Amino acid sequence: MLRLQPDTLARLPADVARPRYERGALRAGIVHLGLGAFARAHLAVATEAAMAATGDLRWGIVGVSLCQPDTRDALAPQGGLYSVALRDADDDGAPGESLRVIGALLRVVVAGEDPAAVLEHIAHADTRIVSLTVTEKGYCHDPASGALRFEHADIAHDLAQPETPRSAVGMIVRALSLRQRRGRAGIALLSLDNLPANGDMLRGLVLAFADRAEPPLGAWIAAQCSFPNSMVDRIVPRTTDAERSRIGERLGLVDAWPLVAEPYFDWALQDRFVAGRPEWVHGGARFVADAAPFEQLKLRMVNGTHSTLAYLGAMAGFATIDRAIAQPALRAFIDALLRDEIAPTLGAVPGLDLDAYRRQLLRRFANPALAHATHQIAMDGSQKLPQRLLGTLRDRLDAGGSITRLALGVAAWLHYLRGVDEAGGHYVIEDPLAAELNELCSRAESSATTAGSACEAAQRRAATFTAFAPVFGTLGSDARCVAAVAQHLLSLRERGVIASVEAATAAAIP
Ligand code: CS2
Repeated sequence: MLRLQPDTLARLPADVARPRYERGALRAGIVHLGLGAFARAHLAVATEAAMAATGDLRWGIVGVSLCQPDTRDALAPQGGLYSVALRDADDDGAPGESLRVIGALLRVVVAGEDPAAVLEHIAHADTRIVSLTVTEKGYCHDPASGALRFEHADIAHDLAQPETPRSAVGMIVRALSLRQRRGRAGIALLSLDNLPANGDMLRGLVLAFADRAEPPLGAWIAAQCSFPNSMVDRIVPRTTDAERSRIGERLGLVDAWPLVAEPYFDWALQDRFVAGRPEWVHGGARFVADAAPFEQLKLRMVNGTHSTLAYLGAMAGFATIDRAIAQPALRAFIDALLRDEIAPTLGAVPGLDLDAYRRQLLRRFANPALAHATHQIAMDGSQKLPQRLLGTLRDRLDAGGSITRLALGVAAWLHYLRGVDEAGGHYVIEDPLAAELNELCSRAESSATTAGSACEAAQRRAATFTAFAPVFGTLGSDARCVAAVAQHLLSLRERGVIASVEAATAAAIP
């Protein structure tokens, strides 16, 4: 089979959508840091739609992989072209799919190989937006407080050697310094990661770094650059080899780096782009004055339950989210968690029917065409828990509400950290704080050895875990939180996942 590339586009079957603009005329207006599956199935798809609808071709994307060369190696022979399969299933489970080839990605640069090239792309006169999906840990911040970790190895490196930065924050600050020195205008820095007030947070980190690295630069950045807040939502699992071959068959061409995603797409963002932006409304974006209610809705409802289901499901032996949510007790629990303990904490979102949103979310999780691995979502829990579950838990405690179901989500993560599922299968804990968490698990275990009863042992474990401030902040000093987590830790150990979720679903909500 021939390879997907500009010369073979005309061979695609008629039902595969393809770039509807003059690709040779594209200019690179966006530099995207962290070119994973999500950005290629979200930002790039919306940008493609904007360019096709308006003919404004200033928004080609230069993708930056921070370390791995695999995306560049796969896409360079394809001239940046790749396909996106939007897959769903009908009520009888029959899969439906629409396939499109995206042309918005111009090239991919690997920062670890050539940091200077990344800096030059950001400093280029045509660049108007730098967007980011570097995942939670890519911000090198303290998850509980949001402050930049100056002791983080990459941040320390970038302060010492600013010309060859490794971190996204170090790259942005150095490149903005080049822009300032060359008399270029400011740009917009757009975080698309699952963090609350992601733009404000990025701004805080960039300014904190700039003030340490090059003090006068901070004032220029604050005056010339903008940091829109944004909520993004589309489930995009890691592509499997089986999907790669199946998509190749449909295209009639080899695509080494295709994507499978759900059709659902949501993007609410602030219209703060100092150097202009694509007309993303053509790709489904909506511009909002305040992104906070949308972010809170999404992080708490979607990501909070996604992580909870991932930990519980992985331990109960479910490899994928659709399988886990098909288990009746797990489904009933996730529904009750959403309805009784997460939804009541949310601020009003204009025009939203929260019950319909909840039902739709359960359908999204049930999408069998995605086969989203529970262990993939389970990664990096230390960076995810604060905004996904712990803020919600804190709000419930402040309001005097029940936290039974939320606390099971937290206990599920802690139980997962033992690295062994209910069938005795071992797995690796992937987390930037894995060493600290491993040490924390040992401390929790040794605190429990001298306990007089299983209950007291669970109480001591929970107290040790929740005292871990980088994740829990001050929550460990709340006796209600510690007691609720302890009860679930005990239940997960002694009765297992399914009995624990059944008990938590049945628990009365005051
Ligand atoms: C997931 C998210 O991997 C994860 O942690 O919870 O990537 C999730 O699929 C997206 O945020 C959905 O918009």
